[in-house]
Amino acid sequence: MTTAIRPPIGLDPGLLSRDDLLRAYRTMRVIREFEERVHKEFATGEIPGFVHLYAGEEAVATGVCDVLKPNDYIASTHRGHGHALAKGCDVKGMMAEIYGKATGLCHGKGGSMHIADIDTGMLGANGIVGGGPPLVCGVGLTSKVLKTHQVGISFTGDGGSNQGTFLESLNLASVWDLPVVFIIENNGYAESTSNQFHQKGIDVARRAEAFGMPGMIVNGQDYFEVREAAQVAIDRARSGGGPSLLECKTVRYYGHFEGDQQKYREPGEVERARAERDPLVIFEKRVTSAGILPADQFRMVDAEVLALIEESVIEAKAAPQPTLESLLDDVYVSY
Ligand SMILES: Cc1ncc(C[n+]2csc(CCOP(=O)(O)OP(=O)(O)O)c2C)c(N)n1
Repeated sequence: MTTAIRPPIGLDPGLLSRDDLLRAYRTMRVIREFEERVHKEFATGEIPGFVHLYAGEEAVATGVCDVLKPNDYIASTHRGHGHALAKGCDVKGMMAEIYGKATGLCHGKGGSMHIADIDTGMLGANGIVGGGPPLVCGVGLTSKVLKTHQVGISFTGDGGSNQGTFLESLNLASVWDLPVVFIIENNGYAESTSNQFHQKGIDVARRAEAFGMPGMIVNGQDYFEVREAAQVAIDRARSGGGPSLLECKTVRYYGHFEGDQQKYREPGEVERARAERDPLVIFEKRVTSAGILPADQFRMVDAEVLALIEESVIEAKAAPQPTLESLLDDVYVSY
């Protein structure tokens, strides 16, 4: 089996319709503004719990989820807002959930790190690093046995790729030829530890060969590269070809968690990434320079998204807390 380490070029934007392009941009803009606003609001002390922001990594979740069907499943991480939004979770339901309110997607009992929404195929953000890959092996096995052609996607960080659960899942998916794609979001850090210290061999995708599956590396800041590679891997999974590993090199704009002082980062590292490798800017440039859409269409999306995020915060703040009587509801759920 050959292991492609890098697909040749990103998808030509001209191959997507204008509606698809605007929808993809909107998803990335929603994730960005959601995160920027949560960052701001968290500082006021009104948001309870622990928050890990996804800003900077938008092209990965969006490029992958845009290839999926509504009945496919994803399993996420502690940095799960972007995955949930890209898979179609309701923005207002998510904001309310982060505020711990009864109107939230999990009735305010999950919070940032445990947002799940089975109806949209979002199996859950996951406080357990490396918890997602075994879950999507379950998705893959169910799909294979019931012949539903559904695909399971797990998102895992570079740190999480060192977990035994990740490596065991690669093996299981491979020996059983499961319709699963393992996405690695390599943002270069596991909490405060650079991947130069926590990994020998910085390219996680090279591990794929040891498990007899294709591995690909893409620029995770470029929606079109991510989407092209995700399409290859998801098509392969859906048509019975088995699992793949797709590594997306990306950047996280904020600290590991809100409140992290980030002393482990080089001065100017994030500013440089924002200026030179921003996924929304790259997307817009590729589309406008090809003459497919003018910049003012993007500005209209920006304005609409900002208004939506503003409304979501106002409504979340005004929403009721879960009642004491509802404390034990939904503890056990039968699907
Ligand atoms: C099983 C387990 N071990 C350790 C932790 C503590 N922890 C939370 S996030 C994290 C690092 C994750 O890094 P990475 O997978 O690269 O994801 P990123 O934060 O970069 O998105 C660790 C060690 C945990 N939550 N679960």
